[in-house]
Amino acid sequence: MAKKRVLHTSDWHLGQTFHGFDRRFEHERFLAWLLQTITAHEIDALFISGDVFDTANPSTAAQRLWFEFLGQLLVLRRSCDVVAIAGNHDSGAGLEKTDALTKSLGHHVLGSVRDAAGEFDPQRLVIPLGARDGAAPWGYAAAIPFLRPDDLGSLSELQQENAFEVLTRKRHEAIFAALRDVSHEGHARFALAHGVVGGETHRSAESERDLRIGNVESMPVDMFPADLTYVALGHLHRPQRAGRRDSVQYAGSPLPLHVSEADYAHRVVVVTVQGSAVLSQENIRVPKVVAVVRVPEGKRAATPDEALLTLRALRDMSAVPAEERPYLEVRYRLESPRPAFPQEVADAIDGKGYRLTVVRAERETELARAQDFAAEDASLLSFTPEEVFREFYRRKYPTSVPSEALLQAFGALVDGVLTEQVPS
Ligand SMILES: [Mn+2]
Repeated sequence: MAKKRVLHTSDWHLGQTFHGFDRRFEHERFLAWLLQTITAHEIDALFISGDVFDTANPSTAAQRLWFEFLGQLLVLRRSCDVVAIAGNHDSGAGLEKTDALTKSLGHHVLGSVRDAAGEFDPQRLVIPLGARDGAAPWGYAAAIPFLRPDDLGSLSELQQENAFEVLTRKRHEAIFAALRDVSHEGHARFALAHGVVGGETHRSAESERDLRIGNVESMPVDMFPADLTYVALGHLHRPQRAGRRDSVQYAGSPLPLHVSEADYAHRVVVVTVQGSAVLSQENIRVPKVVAVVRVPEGKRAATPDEALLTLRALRDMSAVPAEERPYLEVRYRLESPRPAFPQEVADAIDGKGYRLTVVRAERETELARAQDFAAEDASLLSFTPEEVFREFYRRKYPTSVPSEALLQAFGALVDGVLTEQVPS
């Protein structure tokens, strides 16, 4: 039995702007590296676990990146299957509109668990691998695009207790039954999915948009049967396994999508199988193309004067081409009002070739407290709306507290929403 190799990646967010800066250059470099890696490692199947694009209406330039990549892959490694699913950022219908064309080329791009007629169709989601030109498939992938409420059930079903978990489990069971129907013990069996999988996942970054406002839904890891060879997840940008199972992985995003993600070791995962046995599971680092410089480097914010000293001492990068210039984040400790500080920062780095993303004031205890808030519980459900509002206010205006009048206005707004009296 021949060895087969799968490459797992996710969360490309093509078309993203980074604090206002275009990422096209970085995405181009990543995709060129990916093509090279696929060829060098003789990859047989490429899994892309959602958030191909950053928005539901990607720009022409972003769509061009996607189609150029698929086209070049056909030229460089025609035998490589592509299985891609929609994430919460993608438009399912948008991804699928070229379905007829991409499918004929051996690329499987799935936007929704429902077919064109709106019916849930588990068979459609089971993709044979290596089945071109009448060959017998060496494995199968259950490709589960991001599940939206409409995909899960009727309005009354969605109102029952624990609806997300109960209904998602039902969908998964049907999809994995369809996977078992066509495959046998000797086949590698994969799943692709996009969302939060329970276990030891952490929501670490601000750019991972909440799946449901005020109600972070997560899938217990046992929704993915233990007999799956490998589960390729997307949504969390930090590479990590899910639910203490090494065979269930978030590949993580190839680029930092927020300054807070700059320190991750961005990677893709290559899984080598023989029949249904995993021979190896290897992380390959994605080369860093553009640096993110954070001032100060550590967790504590600097005083404004310390920050300015560090900034003036930064290496001159003005000889570097514009699109390769480092991104810069500045955090400082707010001791007394200093409204001119952003301008002082701009002056300190003027002409040095840095792209300034964020200048952020933090109170002495800001970082520690922000971490407490994040660590207490990933679920917003454990906070009252007023607590969330106070936290939001504190982050925005570190030196003052919301006035009684503002809290009352906020309370009235919350009451209005709860009793549906606010015009939409
Ligand atoms: Mn996502």
